[in-house]
Amino acid sequence: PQAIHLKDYAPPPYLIDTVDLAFDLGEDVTRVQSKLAMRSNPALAPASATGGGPLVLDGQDMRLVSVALDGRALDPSEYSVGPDSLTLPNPPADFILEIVTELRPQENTSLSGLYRTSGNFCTQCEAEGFRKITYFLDRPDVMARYRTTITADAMRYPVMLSNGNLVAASKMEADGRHTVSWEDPFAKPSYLFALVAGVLVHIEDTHVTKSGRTVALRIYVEPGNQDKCDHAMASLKKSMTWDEEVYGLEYDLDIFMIVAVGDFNMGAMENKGLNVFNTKYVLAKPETATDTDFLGVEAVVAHEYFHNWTGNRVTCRDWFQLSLKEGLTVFRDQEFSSDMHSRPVKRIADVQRLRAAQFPEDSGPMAHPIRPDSYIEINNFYTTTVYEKGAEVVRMIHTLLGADGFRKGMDLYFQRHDGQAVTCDDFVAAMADATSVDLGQFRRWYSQAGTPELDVTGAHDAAARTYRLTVRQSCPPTPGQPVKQPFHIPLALGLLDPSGADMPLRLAGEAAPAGTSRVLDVMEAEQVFDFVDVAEAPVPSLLRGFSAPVKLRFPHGVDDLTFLMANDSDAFNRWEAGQTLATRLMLDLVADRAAGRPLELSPGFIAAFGKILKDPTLDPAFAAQALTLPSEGYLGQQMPVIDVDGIHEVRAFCRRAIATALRDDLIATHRALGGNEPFAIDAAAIGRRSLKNLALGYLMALEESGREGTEAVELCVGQFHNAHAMTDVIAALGCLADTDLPQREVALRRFYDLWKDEPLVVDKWFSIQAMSERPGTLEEVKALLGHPAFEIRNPNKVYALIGGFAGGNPVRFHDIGGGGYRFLADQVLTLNALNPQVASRMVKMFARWRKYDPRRQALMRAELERIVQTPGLSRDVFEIASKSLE
Ligand code: DPP
Ligand code: ZN
Repeated sequence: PQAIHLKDYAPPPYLIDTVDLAFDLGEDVTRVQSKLAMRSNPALAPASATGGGPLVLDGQDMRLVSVALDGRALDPSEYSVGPDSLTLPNPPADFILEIVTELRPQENTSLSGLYRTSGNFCTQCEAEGFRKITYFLDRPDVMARYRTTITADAMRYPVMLSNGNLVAASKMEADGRHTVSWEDPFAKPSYLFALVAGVLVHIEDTHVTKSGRTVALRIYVEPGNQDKCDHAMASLKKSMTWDEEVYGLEYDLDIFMIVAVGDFNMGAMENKGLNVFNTKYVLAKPETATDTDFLGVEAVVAHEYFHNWTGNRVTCRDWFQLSLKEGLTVFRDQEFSSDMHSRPVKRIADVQRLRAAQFPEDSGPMAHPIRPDSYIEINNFYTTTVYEKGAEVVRMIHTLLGADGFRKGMDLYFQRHDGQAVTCDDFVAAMADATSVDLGQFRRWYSQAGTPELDVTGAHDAAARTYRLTVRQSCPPTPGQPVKQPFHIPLALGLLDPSGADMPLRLAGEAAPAGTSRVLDVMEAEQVFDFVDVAEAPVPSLLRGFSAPVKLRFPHGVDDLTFLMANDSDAFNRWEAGQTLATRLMLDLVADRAAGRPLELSPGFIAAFGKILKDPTLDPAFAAQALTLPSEGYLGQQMPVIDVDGIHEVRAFCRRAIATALRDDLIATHRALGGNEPFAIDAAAIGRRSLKNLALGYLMALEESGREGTEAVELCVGQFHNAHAMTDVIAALGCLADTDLPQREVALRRFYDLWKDEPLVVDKWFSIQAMSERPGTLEEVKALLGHPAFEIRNPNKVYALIGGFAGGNPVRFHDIGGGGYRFLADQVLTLNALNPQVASRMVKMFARWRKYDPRRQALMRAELERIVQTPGLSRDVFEIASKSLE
């Protein structure tokens, strides 16, 4: 397979003004007639009678039935068909092209293009699925207006949807079929096309826009799921209002539809006017969905809705620009969620996620800039780098410009580019031009991969009353980029005086202090910042709010960290200080264990935890985050060679030590927050549940320790059986699943019996078992592959069971015997033939094999080699596996 490079971008030689599609949906064969009004691209050459040279249309996995040009059927000698294309050697400058193709959606297991799910028809066209429907210029810079006509059996497919507005609908004809037509007035790229047909029910609401237009809102689901749509609908309405208030952006069609389907590779898809969602991000009610699920629904509904402007109205010129819409839209949905709930709690969760997934990607074989230079398969670049780091880059622009400046930049961006397919450079230019902020050096964030590292030191001069911060930045090499230029890094900080208060911040040369928290522009490899009027040695609070996606080191002592935990006015940094301290102590313990020394957790640290647990003034959600130890994955990232077993054991040891020392407080916390209070999904209620379940988790660490453990088990089993909210049920079941108690089997069986008809709940049942730290987990996971509820063609099932094991169970997946690796490779090869996108997500779990000890390295490498050598490998899996081995 060949790589495609950004530097080779060329505008399309032809444009498509209108697309008329007619689908005849069948059980065996589906026929697609496409009528394209085309012309040579005037931007390339003056229109001439001879047109723009050869026309190469993308297309694959279908049967070409006929081609006609300006009404004349072409003889097969007048065009050529390749495995991925249809070429007309020399069409005129202006013409109508009619193409008929035949597809077999029922055989399409890739879930890209037109496919079947629960007997219904559904499409997924981003990034390059439209070419599996008809021959087309399947690239985002070709924007056309679509009219879609659908004909199908009226009984099997009573609901037939496409983008835009419904313009015609027939009654059932004599042959039992019916027809509808949809028209989308907005020009769009093919990746935003959508079609859905089948047996669906919907809930309906309306939104009145700020300018007074009434928009119909509909959420379509399979019958039986109507009772789980209210949260998605409420989230949609909040999103529409938020975008009007914060960005002045209104929805632009008369109807907005969401369809939830059970088989979907991604989370959701922002097709114009017709979003298609994975059921996971629509269906939620307290009995079946956890708080995390509820928040996920809200965030994804918002995300896809926000794409209507950042993605659809202004789209990407080419797929290298993916972060133009994704980074920006993730930033927007993060801000929305912050406004709906707690800003610091959301920020902490987002940073945890960035560190857990993006930092490893950015330091491994798949590291790439948020705007990649090349790819083999674009589906492999829907990454946490493009999305989450992309959002951090937009967030830094927001920080540098301020909220008002950022809004001016957004306004200018839409004013300039509405209706266009543009680049990341265009976005940055609008931001800079609207505010006169120089973003020249900042652009390196788009072209350089890797996580920058900041080494900061501070020196106080009591006599001169100055404090000097020295900041050094560097960035490790990444594939193809051995040397990096300095980044423009916004470093937000404050200085705490010995009382814990923020000092006024005045830099040398400034007439007056500029606040007590400010943003420094770090631009050089090494830079000093001199603060004046600093009477006493301060404790610096650096990178407040995580103002840049970097790793920052500062030689804070244990006392400084404890001081920051207690006093920092920046909530994120209060949390961060605790994490830094915990990380340091735990890594020391991992070293102790390796050296055969006895383990002991610092009493001071336990006391600090106890203070947080008992502090009634703290937001419980924040307390739960502060009392969560760094994950095994995060600890592993801090080690030159990941000590899988050492980390697992030390983390379990620390949890037991904390639970033993704070047992009574934990029980009191659980009791105070327990009971079945009426369910609410607001930040306060979510926070109480998370602190309660954090306490339960600690208490269950005592499970093996006799009498104390018995009480914890009673609490846990009681919660499992009596709780109404899925959050509480799952928390208890997760604890039980890690034990060898007889109650474990009882609970798992009962849970399945209760929920076997709710696929999303069964997914939880699979993943809880896959993530159990018990030694026999791999064998159980293998057995579960044969469970009647498991279906390897369903991505959610794969993500829950196989992904849960390989991605969520480090100690069992990385078992030194290598069985976990063999298992994953086998599944990758099975999936490769069915669904390359899902297979490729699974093979990524091997990417960081070089971070492990020689024995594990050899085992993982052997599996990667076995995969790469398998004939018939998809481009998706080949790219990840081969780059991992480079
Ligand atoms: N649907 C995916 C998303 O919204 C890809 N655009 O991120
Ligand atoms: Zn998106």
